[in-house]
Amino acid sequence: MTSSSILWFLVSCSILTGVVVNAELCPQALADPFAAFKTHFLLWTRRNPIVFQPLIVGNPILLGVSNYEPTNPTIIYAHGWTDNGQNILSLRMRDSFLQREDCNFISVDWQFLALPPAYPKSAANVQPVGELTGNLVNFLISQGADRLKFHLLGFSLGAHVVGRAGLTAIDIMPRITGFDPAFPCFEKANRDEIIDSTDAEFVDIIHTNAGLLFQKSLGFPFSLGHADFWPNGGSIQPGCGPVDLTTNGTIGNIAAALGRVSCNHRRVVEYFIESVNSAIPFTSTQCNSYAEFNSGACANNFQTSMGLPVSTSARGNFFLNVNPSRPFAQG
Ligand SMILES: [Ca+2]
Repeated sequence: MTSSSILWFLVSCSILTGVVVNAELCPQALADPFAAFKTHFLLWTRRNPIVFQPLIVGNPILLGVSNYEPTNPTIIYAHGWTDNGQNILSLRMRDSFLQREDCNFISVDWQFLALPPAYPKSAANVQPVGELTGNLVNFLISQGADRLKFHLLGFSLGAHVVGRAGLTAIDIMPRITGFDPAFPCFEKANRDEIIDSTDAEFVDIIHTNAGLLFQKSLGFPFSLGHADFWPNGGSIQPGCGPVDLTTNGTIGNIAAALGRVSCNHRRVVEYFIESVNSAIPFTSTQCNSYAEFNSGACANNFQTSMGLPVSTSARGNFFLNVNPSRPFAQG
């Protein structure tokens, strides 16, 4: 195991045994009062594709000496629990956008507010981190950035971060994308606390591990955006293997099953990264359910591509099948 997979093993064990995600602890969890000092914004462009430049809200001098280009698209990505602004998913997301076009890629690094083992605390930190990110948007627009060229994206808890950022932005964002938004601690949240269709002109959500915690799922099981995508039905992804802790419960088998939970959850980011530059589309069909989609009853319904090239006129629930390995899209 690599260090990150060991970490995920420990986190997954904690999740599934209820040690970390105890829903009863969610209402009591308070956000870190020093969240503003623990949230960092890291900028990469094609002029600095490897070494980031820090951005600070309210500091136009730092912005002015950076490579930030206000006429280029601005992509803002927020990581999830246990991750950080320079983890492998964040950097691969960065690379995919910089490969596609010259843009300002900003990673919201809130790693010290998203540390295990206290998930409820991390969930509470989503609100201030989201507001700080919204303040960054407001600052960049005040310095000449084009509102219409913003796209905010977030994974798991990070999906709610960018939702809150959209709410905080003075100028409504054109698009926010949520990757398998976290469900634990947000079951009873109001729309201001979670990513939803009121946070941007177009909100697209991709679900890959939808369900309840006792079902070994981490993602929201309900539609949240203008368009919600449910690859392979939205809960279990091909190639991740069965998540069954009851069979032949040796340590090795349990470890493998726990790894598959995170595989289903994190696969959403893999799909999106592929969609940024791939010629093979994730063609998706508007339908009421995955079963109905598979029956062929929706074959004549509206279709669009899941991921970056989605049609912003898409509305409703969309279904598609995916491959177990790259390329994940089936065309
Ligand atoms: Ca919201």
